[in-house]
Amino acid sequence: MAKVLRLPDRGRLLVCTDLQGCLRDFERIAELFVQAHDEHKDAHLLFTGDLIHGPHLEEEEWPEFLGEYYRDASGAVITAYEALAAAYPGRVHALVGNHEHGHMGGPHTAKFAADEVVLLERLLGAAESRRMRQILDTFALAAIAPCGAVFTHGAPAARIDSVRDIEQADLSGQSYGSPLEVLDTPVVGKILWARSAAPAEARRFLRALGGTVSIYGHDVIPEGFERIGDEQMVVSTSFGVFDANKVYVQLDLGTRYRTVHDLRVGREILPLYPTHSPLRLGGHG
Ligand SMILES: [Mn+2]
Repeated sequence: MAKVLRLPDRGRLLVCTDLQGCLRDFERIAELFVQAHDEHKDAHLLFTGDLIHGPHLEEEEWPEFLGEYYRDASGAVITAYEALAAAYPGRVHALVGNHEHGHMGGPHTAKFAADEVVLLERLLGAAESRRMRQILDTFALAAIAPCGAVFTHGAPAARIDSVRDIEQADLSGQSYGSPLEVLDTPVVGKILWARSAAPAEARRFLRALGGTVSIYGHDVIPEGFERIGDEQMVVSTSFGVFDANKVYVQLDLGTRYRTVHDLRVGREILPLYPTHSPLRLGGHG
C-alpha cells in the first residue's frame, strides 16, 4: 500500500467521512459519484476511513445521539467499495481509519462491541475476513492534492517534517510491544486517533505536506461540519448525524484553496440528502 495517495490536479473530488457500516449512505455517495462521473468524466471519490464498525441495535434501543437509525452492514460496505473501485479504476480511494487499523495490526476498537475486530471477522468468516484485509491493505494513511487539500482520518496533530514521515510510517504494529502502543506513536497514533489539533499543529502538518487546508472526520459534528481556524474542517457525512445534517465535500481539483473559508456551503459543502436538508442546498446532485 502507498501510504500517501496523491490526487490529480484536475477533475472533481467527492469526499465522504465516517460511514461506520452504514450501507445506505455508502450507496448514496456512490450514486452521487457515478452521476458526477457520467456527467463530467472527471470524478474521484475519497473515503476518509472508518467505513466499518457500526452499532448492532434494534430501533427501540437506538439512542438519539447516534443520529439516523441504521444497522451495521460493515461486510456489505467493504464488498460494495471493492465493486465500485473495480468499476472505476483509479478513481475510488480510501484512507485507513482507526477502525480499519484494528484489522491490520492496530489496537482493536471497542466502540459498539467489546472487540469489534473479533466480532466483524467472526460474522464474515475466515475467507471473507482475509478478503476484507486485502482490500484494507489498499487504503492509504493520508491523501494530498495540488488544490491544497490534505486528507486524514483524524485531526492533523502529528508532528511531521515532510511527506516521508508518513510514507515511512509503520501500520503493521509489528514494531510495537503491544497494539496499544500505537496510540502513543507520533505519526500513526495521531493521524488515526487525534480528535483535534491546535492551529499551530495544523499549520505545521500542512506545511510539511505542501497543503493549505486539512479535511478529516473521526469525530461527529452533529450539524454536519465545523471549520477550525483557517486550516481545518471536520466533516460528518454519515455516522452520528441525522440525514438532514449529513454533508459531503466536493472539490475542484484544478483550483487552489487558500483557507477553509474558501469551502462554501452549497458549492464545496453539500448535503448528502438535499431534499431533507434545512439549508435548501439542492441543485448540486
Ligand atoms: Mn475514527
